[in-house]
Amino acid sequence: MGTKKSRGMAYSHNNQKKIAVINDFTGFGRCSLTVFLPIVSALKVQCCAIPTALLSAHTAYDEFYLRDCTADLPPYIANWKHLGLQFSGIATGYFGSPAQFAIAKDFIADFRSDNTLVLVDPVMADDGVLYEGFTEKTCERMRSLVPDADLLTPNVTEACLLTGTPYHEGSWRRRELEVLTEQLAELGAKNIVITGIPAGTYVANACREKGGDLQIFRTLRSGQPRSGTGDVFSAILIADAVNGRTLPDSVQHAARFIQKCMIKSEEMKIPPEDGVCFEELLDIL
Ligand code: PXL
Repeated sequence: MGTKKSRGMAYSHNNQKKIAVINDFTGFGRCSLTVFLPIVSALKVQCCAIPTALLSAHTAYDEFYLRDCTADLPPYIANWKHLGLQFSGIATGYFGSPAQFAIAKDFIADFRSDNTLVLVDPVMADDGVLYEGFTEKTCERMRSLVPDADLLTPNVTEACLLTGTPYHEGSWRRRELEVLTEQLAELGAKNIVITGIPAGTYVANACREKGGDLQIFRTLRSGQPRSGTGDVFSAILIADAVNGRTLPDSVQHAARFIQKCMIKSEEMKIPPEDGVCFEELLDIL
C-alpha cells in the first residue's frame, strides 16, 4: 500500500526545493514575476511569489496602471510563517514603495537558513537612467540590502549608482569592472555578477566570486537591448544555484539562453519593450 510510511518520507511543504521571489507582477511586458515563474519552474524549482506591486505593463511603456501591494505583504508573509515554509533561495527585485525594503530585509532575516541563497537584483535603473518613480533615496535603500546578498546582479548602471561611480556610455574596460565589483564587495555582497555590459559587438557579463578574480564572459550582441533580460538572467542564476550549478557555468548558461531569445525575438519582430519571447525556447533551457 502506498502509505506515507511505506515510502519512507512524510508529506511536507518543504520536500521540494523552492525559491521565494519578492518582485512585481506585471501583466504585459515580460519582466519580474512573470519571468521568474516560468523560468524557475522550467528549471524544476518551485517558485513562490511575493508581489510587491501589480502593474498592467512595466514602467518603460508610456502608460501603465500600478497598484502598490505594501499593505498586503505583512499578512501574506505571516501566513507563510504559519505554514512553516523553508526556502533554498530568496530573490528580491523591483520594489513598489520605500517601506518594502525593510519588509524584504525582515523576510530574509526570518526565512534565511544556512542552506538559503539570497539573490539581490538591485532593480532601479538602466542605460544610465533611473526607472520611473525612483530617486537617489531608492538607491540608498537598495544599498542597505547589498550586505544581505550572497549574489548581487546589477546591470552596469545599477553598479554605478550603488558605488557612486559616474556612468558612461560605450564599452567598459576590465579595470573599471574590477574596481566596480571590488567596491560592491566592500558594500557587503558576497558574489557579484554585473550583467548586460556593453562591449562593442558583444555583451559582457562580469562575474566575481567571493575572494576570486574577475571573470568576464562575452556573447555576440543580437539586435537591440530589450526589457526584462536582467530578470531572465537573475531567474536562471538563482535556480541554477539552488540546483548546484557553479556561478561561472550558470552565467554562461544564462547568457547563451538570452542570446538565443534575442535572436528569436528579432526574427519574430517583437518590440524591444515587450522583452524577449523566451516561451519559444523554454524547452531548451
Ligand atoms: O525589468 C526591470 C523592471 C521590473 N519591474 C518593473 C519595471 C522594470 C523595468 O522597467 O518597470 C515594473
